[in-house]
Amino acid sequence: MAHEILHKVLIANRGEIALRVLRACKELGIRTVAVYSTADSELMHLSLADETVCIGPAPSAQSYLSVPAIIAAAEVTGATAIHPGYGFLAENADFAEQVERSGFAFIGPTAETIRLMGDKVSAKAAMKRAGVPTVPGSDGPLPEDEQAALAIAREVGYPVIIKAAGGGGGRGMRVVQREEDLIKSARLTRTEAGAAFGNPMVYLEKFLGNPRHVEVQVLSDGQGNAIHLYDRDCSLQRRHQKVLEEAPAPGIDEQARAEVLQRCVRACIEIGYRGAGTFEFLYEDGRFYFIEMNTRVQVEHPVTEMITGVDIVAEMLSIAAGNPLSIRQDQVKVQGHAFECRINAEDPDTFMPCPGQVKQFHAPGGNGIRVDSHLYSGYRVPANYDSLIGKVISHGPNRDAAMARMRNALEEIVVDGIKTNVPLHRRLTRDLGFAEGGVNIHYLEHLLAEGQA
Ligand code: MV4
Repeated sequence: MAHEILHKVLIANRGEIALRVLRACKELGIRTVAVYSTADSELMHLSLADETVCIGPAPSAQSYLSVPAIIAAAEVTGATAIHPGYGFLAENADFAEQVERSGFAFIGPTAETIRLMGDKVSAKAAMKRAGVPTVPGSDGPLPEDEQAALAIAREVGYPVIIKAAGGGGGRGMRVVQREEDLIKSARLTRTEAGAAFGNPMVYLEKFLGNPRHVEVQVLSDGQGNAIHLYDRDCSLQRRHQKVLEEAPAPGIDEQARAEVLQRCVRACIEIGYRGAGTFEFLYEDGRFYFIEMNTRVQVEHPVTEMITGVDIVAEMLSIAAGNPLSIRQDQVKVQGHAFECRINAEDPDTFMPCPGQVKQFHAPGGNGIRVDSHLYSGYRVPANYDSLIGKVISHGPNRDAAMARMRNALEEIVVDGIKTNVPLHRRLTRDLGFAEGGVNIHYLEHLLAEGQA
């Protein structure tokens, strides 16, 4: 892949995902530029990159979120493309636009697509038009006319949920149980949305009480070719933070699955989607309901890589270089099952972030174990960023085997000197309800509440 566009890739991120992207680039013979803040001079991938550029002080607003700092770093190093990873600027349409206007390739969708998906009302409308099943609701913004809003909610049926168009990932939403609460809830959500996202637009959906979070991974080259890489279950979460993911989602109705996977692929082609993407669904009573689309590589992408053998980051790079997809749908087969445990530097009881120096780090290993982590013995976890310090991924011929391997890995792992959520993962991988498969989005929080009692 000695393509011009991929002469030199700047990695506009930090931590494990920066290392993940760097490894993919090195494998493909692509030169790399690592950028870092003054709090991050000890990051592992800096010593593996061809060049490094300090882009600013510790606060992300002045470093990893600074568009001018990142563009300047690309200019001075002669980078040709920028990989945004996840978080930070990854789903910032203005950033993608600036990157391309400055003459660099943005490794991801077009700014236009990012903007379309960033507005949850336009994203949902686009997907509905493209034949993807959505949650019944207002089909567009909730009208400001309160009688019209009441009529829509009555038609949909209570309970309903009001969501901010500018929100997503659990931010800016409110459940409404009864008609008498609709108007004040809508007003309140609008006010909060205006303050938080600079956009007071809200929409309304039927509230699903006990859904699972199931998402579909896609790759699309923007040249008329798209494939899906099956699904993941990310229902085990706490306060909208995913904790443990798996692929494929267990116990899904096979007909519903085949249908939704096809519809995601067709939607990608219809909207001319380019890059890696994730369709997020709620799954309840055997049916899929689209809620949002993520236009970036996701934290949990490794479980999909393990079951399909497809290197998602390499494919993102190839697509950005203008190549058609390197794999056809009929070449993608699900091979067994995979789990991912997100390892966070946090107090296992309070979930408060616990930065500090890692005294000893021992990564687990063995057949079917993968560790994506930038940790090393002596590394100091800075207090300024997300507490994710790594991911343990297990793969096996079936779900039970993959889970047994994960249990072993969690016994082997040593992270001394800082508190981590490893004890939580040890408990989860021994939980009988989780072992059965198919728990809903409330399961972990219920389990944690029981543990308190
Ligand atoms: C919902 C829902 C129930 N009904 N929408 C939360 C995150 C955002 N992506 C969408 N979310 C939800 N939307 C309807 N119509 C419940 C949630 C939800 C949730 C979704 C996925 C994973 C975890 C969750 C935890 C609480 C609520």
